[in-house]
Order: sequence, then structure tokens, then C-alpha cells
Amino acid sequence: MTVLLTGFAPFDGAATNPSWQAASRAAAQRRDTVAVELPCEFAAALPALRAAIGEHRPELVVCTGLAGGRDHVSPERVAINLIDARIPDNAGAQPIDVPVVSGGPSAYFTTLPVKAAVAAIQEAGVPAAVSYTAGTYVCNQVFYGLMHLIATEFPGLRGGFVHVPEEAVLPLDEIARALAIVVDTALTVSEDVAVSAGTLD
Ligand code: PCA
Repeated sequence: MTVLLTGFAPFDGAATNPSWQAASRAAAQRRDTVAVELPCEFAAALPALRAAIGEHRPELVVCTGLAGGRDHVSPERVAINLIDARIPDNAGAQPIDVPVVSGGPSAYFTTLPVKAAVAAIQEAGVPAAVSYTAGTYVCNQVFYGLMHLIATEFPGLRGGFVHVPEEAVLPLDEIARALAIVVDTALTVSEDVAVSAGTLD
């Protein structure tokens, strides 16, 4: 396996999480990709991610999670070293104003070609936009932790994070197609395209 795709377990009382459903669907359609579900728990998510990287030794890791308020697929540009949980996680923990990694840099940038990926997803007819905030909950924690793992333990590994909308907003097949396009783009494009994807909000 060369690609690790992750999705999250359901959280906040939901029965399913489209990030895991789409990630497992996309992986099932590819020979180079394995999918792993991460727990939506601050204490357990990063150890599970680290174990999956150690087991599968991928060259590319794309983690995904649900962003309930969004109506499009959003590859994330930046992870911040901050947890500020709005709701408790699945283990009942609600850390507020703590770093993901004590003493770590304030932020990491993705090493995925997010602009090229967004252009390719849009070309396939699926709504997408680059995002400049992954929030301050478990998704941002996993994104930051992934980039920190790459910086400290797995040099050469490429990785990033993609938020996906609710299944009612975008069908799972389209979300899965978008994730496959992110993977294909990352495997073929090493330098991102220099077009503006900036935002004023
Ligand atoms: N979304 C949450 C955590 C798990 C998930 O799928 C988030 O955006 O932080």
C-alpha cells in the first residue's frame, strides 16, 4: 500500500460519519490505498494514526473529517497548534486552550498540492475550495499531529487533511470521488499550481 486514507468515527450523537464512509469507499476502489478509521477522541486519535502509519508505511497520508457547516469538499492548507473543543469528544474530554504538541511550532502547512486538487475536483463537477482553517477540534489536532509526525519521524512522507460535507449536502459517491482525485493529484503533482485561492473571510 502506498496511500493511507483516514476518516473519523461518528461524533456528536451522529450515527455515521461521511468522512469514514467516503474514505473506505474510495480505498475499496483503489489497489494502492488502505483506509483506517480514527476515533473521535483527543487522547486516542493520534496514537491510532501513528500506528496506522507504522503498520502500512505509506508514502502519502490523506486524513479526512466532517465539517458539518460546509457545502463543499475543502482540502486544508494549515494546521494550528491549538485545541479549543466546542463539544466533548467521544470519550467525554473537552480540552480548552491547550497545544496539540507542547513546544511545537504554531502551525504547519499541508504538503499536498491543494490548489491543483481543488481545480481537479471542480473539473469533475464536485464543489470544492481550499480552506485556511481546519478548526480547533479533533480534525485540526490530527492534521497538526500528522504534520508533526512527518516533521519529526517520517521525513519524505507527504500528508494533509480534507474536510468533507454532510452526506445530505453532497452524496457519498461524489465525496469519495473527490478524495480519490486528491490522492491522484498528490501522487502526480509535486509542486502546487500558483493560482489564487485566497479568502477574505
Ligand atoms: N470532524 C470533527 C472531528 C471528527 C470529524 O469528522 C472536526 O472537524 O474536528
